[in-house]
Amino acid sequence: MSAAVAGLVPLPYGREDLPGLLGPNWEEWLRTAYRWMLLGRVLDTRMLGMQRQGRVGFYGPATGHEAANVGLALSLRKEDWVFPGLREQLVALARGHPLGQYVHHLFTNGVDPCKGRQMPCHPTAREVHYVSMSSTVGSQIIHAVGCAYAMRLRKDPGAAVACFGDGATSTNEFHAGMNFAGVYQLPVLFFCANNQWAISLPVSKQTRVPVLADKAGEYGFNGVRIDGTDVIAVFHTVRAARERLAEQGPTLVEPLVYRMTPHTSSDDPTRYVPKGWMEEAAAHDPLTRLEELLDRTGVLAVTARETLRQELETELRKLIAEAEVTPPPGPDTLFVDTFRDTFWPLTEDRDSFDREQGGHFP
Ligand SMILES: Cc1ncc(C[n+]2csc(CCOP(=O)(O)OP(=O)(O)O)c2C)c(N)n1
Ligand SMILES: [Mg+2]
Repeated sequence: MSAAVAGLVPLPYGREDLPGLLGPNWEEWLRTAYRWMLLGRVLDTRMLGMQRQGRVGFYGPATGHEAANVGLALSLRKEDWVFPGLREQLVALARGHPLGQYVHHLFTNGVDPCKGRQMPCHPTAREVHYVSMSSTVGSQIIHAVGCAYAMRLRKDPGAAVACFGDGATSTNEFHAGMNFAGVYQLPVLFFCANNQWAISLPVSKQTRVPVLADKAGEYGFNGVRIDGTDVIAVFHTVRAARERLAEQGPTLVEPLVYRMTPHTSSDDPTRYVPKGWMEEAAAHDPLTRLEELLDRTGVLAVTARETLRQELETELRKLIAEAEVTPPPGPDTLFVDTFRDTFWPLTEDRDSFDREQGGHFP
């Protein structure tokens, strides 16, 4: 794919800036960031298509959010905990959650780590400190703040990261979480991916405050809006906020992004998106902006990028083929992970359910 796109807003860096921004291994860093961002795009394209074919039940794309997600993932530390919003699945993958497990989850089959109990696209990845997403908008904000409070009490070196959208800033949980974090100066970062829409509601109707990051000041800590389609800016800002956490307390980072797809597979934005929106979004496409920088700096040629895309597509196709034929979780799993220890009447429920099913439970 050629990076020459009419109207594209180029990333504001040249070759000479990058070692200072990304360190001596800046070329490797850019290749890594690009690989994850491309994976996000390949996943979205393929899975939206699968949903339209009736092969997965639901999908929530994050096209347009790739730089925000990858910049965030690469800036955090292993010990940090991520409390995702609707579109941070790529953060779990870039933190090391296996793609195969995520694909099993999308099919809610028997290998899905959620045992089919969550909607598709709501992965949980404890091993990389990625908490299962709560569909209730904003609820993850207080979960993250509570976790940060616990980490403070336990002298845990980690931080909590609350990821949410512009719409979530109107929730009670946003106020409660921001206030508590400010009062106690907790080790928590607020990452508000402002994609300018809460389904069909534009951010201008969500709040009278033009810059969401400005809300942080009312809670006594810093807020900063950044270009969320610039992976380098996101990486830098979050890493600096993470480093300052112990001395300066929380930060609200507001990456401004463009939602380039429907809200989810259940939405039709042609009914509400104004004329020109998609063109403006395309001019800020995070992947194309990075490709243009890769061209300009000679880091990864078009042919190498095309090979990478084909490799990712092939890998994904293989994983989908495996996941699609994996049976759903057995009925006996209904009784697993509900309570730590089995006890009556759970055992009685299980046994009577088993009898109704024909007595096959192990
Ligand atoms: C408390 C609550 N209200 C409404 C909904 C329905 N809903 C799901 S996503 C969404 C919009 C969220 O917008 P935003 O926070 O900006 O995140 P985005 O989807 O844009 O990433 C709404 C209203 C919900 N899930 N929870
Ligand atoms: Mg939004």
